[in-house]
Amino acid sequence: MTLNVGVIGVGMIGQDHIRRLTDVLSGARVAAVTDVDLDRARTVADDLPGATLHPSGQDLIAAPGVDAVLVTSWGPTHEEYVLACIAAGKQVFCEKPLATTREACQRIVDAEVAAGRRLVMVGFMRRYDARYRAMKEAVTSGDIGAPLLMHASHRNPSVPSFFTSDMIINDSAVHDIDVARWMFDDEIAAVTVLKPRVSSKAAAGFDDPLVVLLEMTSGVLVDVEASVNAAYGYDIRGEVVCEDGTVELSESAGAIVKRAGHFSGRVPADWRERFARAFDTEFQAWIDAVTAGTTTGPSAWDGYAATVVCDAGLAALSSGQRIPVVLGERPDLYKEI
Ligand code: NAD
Ligand code: ISE
Repeated sequence: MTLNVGVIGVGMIGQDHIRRLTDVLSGARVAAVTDVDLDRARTVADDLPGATLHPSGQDLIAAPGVDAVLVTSWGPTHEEYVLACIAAGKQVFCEKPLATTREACQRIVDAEVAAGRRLVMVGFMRRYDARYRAMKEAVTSGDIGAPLLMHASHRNPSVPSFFTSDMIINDSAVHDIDVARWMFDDEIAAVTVLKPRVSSKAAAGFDDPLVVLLEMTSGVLVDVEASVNAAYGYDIRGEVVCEDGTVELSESAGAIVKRAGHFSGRVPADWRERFARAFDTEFQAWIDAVTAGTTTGPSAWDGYAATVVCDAGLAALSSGQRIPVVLGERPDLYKEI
C-alpha cells in the first residue's frame, strides 16, 4: 500500500521532505501540495506526477485523496492545520515547533486526548540520529553509572536577517530541550539563560551566543551553548558525564584524515547535511507506523513540553532570573517521553 501524503508549506524544509518522500523512502508518495504562496506550490506540484494543487491547507486536509498530512509551513500556522487534521481523523507529521504558544499546544493536546488516539508526530529528528541514539544507549545501559550532567553545543554558521536572540532559544535550542527530555526520560524543572561576551558578528542588539541551563527534575544539569554566527560550519556537540564514565557524540560521520602531523575531518555546512540520515529514518518510521494504522515518535505532549520550556527560556533571557517550568499533568495518552 502507498501512503498518499499531502504537504502544507513547500519552502526549504517542505521541499527537502518532498524529495525524501519521493526519491529516498519507500511506501509513500506526495499526492497533494499547497502553500500560501500558490505560485511556489504550483511549481512544486508540476514536478510531482499526479499530485494535486490545493488553494488552502484546509482544502488539502479535507481532500479524499490525502491519507496523511505533512505540515512544513511557518510555526505560527501549525496549530490551525494540526487541529484540522485531528478533527478529520488524519495522521499528521508536524515540523517543529508543534505550535508557538503554550496555549496553542495545549489546545492540540486537548483535541488529541478528546479524539482518544495519537494522530500527531512532531519533527524532533535528533531522536533518530545514529550518534544521539548511541549516546542514549550508553546512558540507559547503566554501564557508565548514573548521569550527572550534560554539555551540549548547538552552533549555526549564520542565520537570515529576520533571526532574533529569542529564536536562538525557540528555533534552535528547542532541539536540545527535546534531546534533554528524551535522553534522560525526564522533564525539565527550571531554565536559566546566561549571556557570554557578545560575538562581534552578531547584529546590533542581538545576544549571541547564549548559554541555556536546563535543570532536570532528577537534578541532572544540562548546559547548552547555542549560537548562530559560528561561521566555520554547523557544529553539534554533546557529552553526558556519568558517575563511572562519560559518553560523547562522535565528532564526525565521515573520514578523519591524518597527514603531515595533523588530522582533519569535515564540519557539516548546515542541519540538512548533519541530520540528513536522521530525517530519513524519522520519516520512514512515520510512514511505516501510519501505514500500520498508528503513529510513533515525538508526541503532541513532547511538542507542548518543548514550547513551555522555550517560554521559560525566553522569560529567563529577558529577566536574567531562574524560571521554573510548570507543565501540569501529563495525560494518560502520553505515557512515555
Ligand atoms: P520556509 O520559510 O523556507 O518555508 C515555509 C513555507 O510555508 C513557505 O513556502 C511559506 O510560503 C509557507 N507558508 C507560510 N504560511 C503558510 C500558511 N498559512 N499556509 C500554507 N503555507 C504557508 O521555512 P522552513 O525553513 O522550510 O521552515 C518551515 C518549518 O520547518 C518551521 O516550523 C521550522 O521551524 C521547521 N524547520 C525544522 C527544521 C529541523 O531541523 N527539524 C529545520 C528547518 C526548519
Ligand atoms: C532550524 O530551524 C532547525 O530546526 C535546525 O535543526 C537548527 O539547528 C537551526 O538552528 C534552526 O534554525
